[in-house]
Amino acid sequence: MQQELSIDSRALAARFPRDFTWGVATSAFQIEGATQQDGRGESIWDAFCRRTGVIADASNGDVACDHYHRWQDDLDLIAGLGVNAYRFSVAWPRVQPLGQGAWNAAGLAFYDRLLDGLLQRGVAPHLTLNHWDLPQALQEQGGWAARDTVHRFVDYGLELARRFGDRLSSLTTHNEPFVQAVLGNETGIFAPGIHHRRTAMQVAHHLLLSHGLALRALRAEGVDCRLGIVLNLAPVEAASDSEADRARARLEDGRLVRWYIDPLLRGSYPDDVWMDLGADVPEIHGDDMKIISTPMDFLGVNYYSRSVVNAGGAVDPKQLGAKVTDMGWEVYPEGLTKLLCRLHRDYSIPDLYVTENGAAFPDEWRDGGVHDVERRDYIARHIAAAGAALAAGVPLKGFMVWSLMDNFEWASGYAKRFGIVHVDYATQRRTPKASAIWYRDFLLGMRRREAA
Ligand code: IFM
Repeated sequence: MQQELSIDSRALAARFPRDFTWGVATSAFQIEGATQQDGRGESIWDAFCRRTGVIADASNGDVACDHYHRWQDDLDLIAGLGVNAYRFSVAWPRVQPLGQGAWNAAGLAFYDRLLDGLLQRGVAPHLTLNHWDLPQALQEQGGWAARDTVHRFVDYGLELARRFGDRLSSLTTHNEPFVQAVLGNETGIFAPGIHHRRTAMQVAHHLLLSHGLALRALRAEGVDCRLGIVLNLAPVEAASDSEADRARARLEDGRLVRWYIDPLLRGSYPDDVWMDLGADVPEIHGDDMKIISTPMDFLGVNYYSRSVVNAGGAVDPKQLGAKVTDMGWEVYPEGLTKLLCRLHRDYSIPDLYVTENGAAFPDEWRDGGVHDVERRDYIARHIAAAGAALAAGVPLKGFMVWSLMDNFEWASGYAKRFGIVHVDYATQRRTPKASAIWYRDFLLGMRRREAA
């Protein structure tokens, strides 16, 4: 017997407008595989995976979900879920192996087919230019810490927009600049594996700058799809009312949330974090802040959990007695409502999308199926939290589940499973889990209600 969901799916569906975007999300490096095929160049994640001890199961992206070869079946899977949107990324080194100069016709043709395949199935494509897999050749010239990479990125974005723009519903410049900058260049647990705070802050600045410059170039080119960026955001809460805990929470909020939102939407970095960084502040040129704050059409929010901090730093959610996912992240749906309402209240916000939400849990196989009731409940409760934000007046336009299928979860390798579709990596067999069946039925119910 499958455990019942405590949320009434019909009542939940009724909270969302007809034109709401419902999707699933993936990224290139996490699913494509075929890293050495058809002229693809090397990415920083290919190089990083070769280091000893950095990926939990010593795996890499060489095969991943073999999506590069199985894309047609995967598109059928997506269409079968009844979603109207698919968020995916282009692997820059697949289409431009060195990150500058020659384009790779075979790589471009892959995405060309993917876009047509989505449109034929009635699914709107939402393309991300940079979901972390920078060409290694550019890293060897300084990577995102080098100002020249900003211009290489704009050229790359323009080329893709010229070829694909008229088939896209949206184009996102970057996924999660915080993660790329800080985890990649300060803590070094992600590619390129650098441990240097000043480099991290320069990387963050160049990611934001390249976003603004790309927006200007794409608009000048007349690209008519919606343009935006995706941030990983979370409410940062103090563990107690003590002055010390509250001060630390404010600083952490500055580092994670305001350092990205403020320049994008207000044109300046937050003073408190700037002061705290001391000599590690980034180098900024004349018009940079104006460029970064170029108006965008939407902001994508990736939400998974909140962060609770005391004066000493992050508090382990288990100490709070909270339910956690397989990543050790607290299950905290109300944080999504709070976060979206705060963005709406404190900033002049463009349209908002939840561009990622989902959870890793160990999968329970029974009677030939995966009964992932924890993942199903997690997603349903977060959709309810998104609905609450919508009811409070937040201009929320869409919700995308992370992820379509189990995939390469970066430093965790294949050990953590976020998919609503199970992937057997030995056979590449895909099996929709209970969460996928619930999502499909939820969307089906909504369409029936609309048709009635
Ligand atoms: O898998 C990642 C994704 O690539 C970016 N956002 C968070 C997900 C889960 O960790």
